[in-house]
Amino acid sequence: MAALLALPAAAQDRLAWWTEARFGMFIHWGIYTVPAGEWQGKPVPGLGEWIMNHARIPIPEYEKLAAQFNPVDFDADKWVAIAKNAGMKYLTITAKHHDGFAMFGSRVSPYNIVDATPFHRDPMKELAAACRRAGLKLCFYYSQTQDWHERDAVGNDWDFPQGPRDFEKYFNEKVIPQVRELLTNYGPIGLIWFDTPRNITREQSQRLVDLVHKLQPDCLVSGRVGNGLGDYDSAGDNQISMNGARRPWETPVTLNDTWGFKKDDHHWKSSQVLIRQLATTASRGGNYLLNVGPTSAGVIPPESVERLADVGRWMHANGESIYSTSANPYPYDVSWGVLTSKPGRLYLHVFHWPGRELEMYGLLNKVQHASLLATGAAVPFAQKGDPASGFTSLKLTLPPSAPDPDDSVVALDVGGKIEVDPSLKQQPDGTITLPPILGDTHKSAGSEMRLDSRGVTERWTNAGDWIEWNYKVNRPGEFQVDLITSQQKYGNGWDGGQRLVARTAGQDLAATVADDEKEVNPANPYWPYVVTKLGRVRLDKPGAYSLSLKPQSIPDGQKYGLTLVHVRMTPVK
Ligand code: FHN
Repeated sequence: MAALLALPAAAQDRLAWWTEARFGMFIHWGIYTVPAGEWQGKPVPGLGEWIMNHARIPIPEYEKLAAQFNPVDFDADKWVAIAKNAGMKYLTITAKHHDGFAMFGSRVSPYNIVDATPFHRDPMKELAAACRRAGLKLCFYYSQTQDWHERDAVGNDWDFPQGPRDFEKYFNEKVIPQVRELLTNYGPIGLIWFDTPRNITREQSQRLVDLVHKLQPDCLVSGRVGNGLGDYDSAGDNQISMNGARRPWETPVTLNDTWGFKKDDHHWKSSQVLIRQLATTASRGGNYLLNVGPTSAGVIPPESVERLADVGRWMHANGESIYSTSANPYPYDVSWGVLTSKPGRLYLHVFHWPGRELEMYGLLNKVQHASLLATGAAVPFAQKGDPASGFTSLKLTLPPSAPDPDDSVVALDVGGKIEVDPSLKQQPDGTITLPPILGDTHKSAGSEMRLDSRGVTERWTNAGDWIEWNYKVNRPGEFQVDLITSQQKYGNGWDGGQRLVARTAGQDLAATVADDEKEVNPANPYWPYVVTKLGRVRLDKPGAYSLSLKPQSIPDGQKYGLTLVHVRMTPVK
């Protein structure tokens, strides 16, 4: 697996607290919480904080919201306590979102919470003090390119349909001085979360990075500053990157479907989904930044508070398996959950309790002790070494039912550097899963095929591109072969109709990619799986096999192409 790129010493030092933290709170809060998703009596589809853009609200109309924004119930200590009790170590709040309204006292523009609202308080000052008291890091989100309040910025084409726009002027007169204010007036800041880099030039991104590091050398800069210049990468919204990323990364995740409060969005993710997403993100070496959208009164919605308390209860007992951990040492996912690691310790996050026995292949260390992390109860185990075949096995004897229905963690002490056999193999439940990242990709001339950050193929629109995997089998038999592709829930995001042949053990399975059935993507409810049934194959004996997946034809003009998550082979009972 690819190792993290060596980072300059200064970047490594800056990142130390953040990689240890693994879990932070995102807060989207602004005057868009007054309409809360409704304009002139009608619901406005889309994200709550985008209402000005989606409803094309003229600036003078939108400005009036400031006079109605009076969050008298805002209590910085309460917000920080909610984050801390959830196990979060940092808090990243929108100091200025795309609507251009500063949620801090700014001398640069009177369009700010202290000068333009009846509240007249600076919540960032109060949050800075509350974070200091609680030992959390305060971080600021700042929208550097989009600012719908400004003619020269990016985004407002309803008030300013025509150019010219002087982005450099806006950048020099608003962005740079406001970022300077944020880094001067609130004490030490953990990071600045820039967003939607859009048109920003390399030189402008670099100026922001330099300004931040000059004013506060320890302050991190998010990947979305643009041009690859951040201290770490930001995954796409609500996306969990694959294991093996070359740079430190973080994913921003919503609790319901919006970031900024919307009164009609009741589509809350369950606590179980959140706990498993947190563990999955850590198992792939990333940070999980979970959003809350407080109301215009300054209250974090009770649905969010309840879920964060659940996550907190889990973290209280199992935080050791998240904080300061490294990714899953195996290059592949296991079927019962995910793994995280520390030197000498492996954490098995069991999402799907297998009953009395859990078996794991390929661990080359000798296990010294196994226990349930939450209680310390010892877990009996037996190891059988067969490194030559790659089916070295560890069997754990477990309680009959899951101690924690969301994620029961078993800790293995292995007393040294963790070593695993990385070869792709049939798993103890009999399944064989072949993800693109672990195959050999053969690209034709002019191919644009590649993997997105989640490890899903994109732009596989050329029938000359194909993938081949090598895998090992210890329990042969008949297998159902399915092709799992990824669809985006909100938007089409999926192309079918490709004619493919999967060949393994001398047998050909030909099929056309179709929307046969959907499956929940365990890592992310927003990206459901589409399952195409390819057919059945027989593997006669244990040993090494290969499988090739070759398109015969792909319909012209596809936008997404084949979005392959993996090929899955399931034993037929
Ligand atoms: O447009 C914004 C959106 O409103 C929200 O702030 C998210 C959070 O990651 N960032 C942008 C879209 O990616």
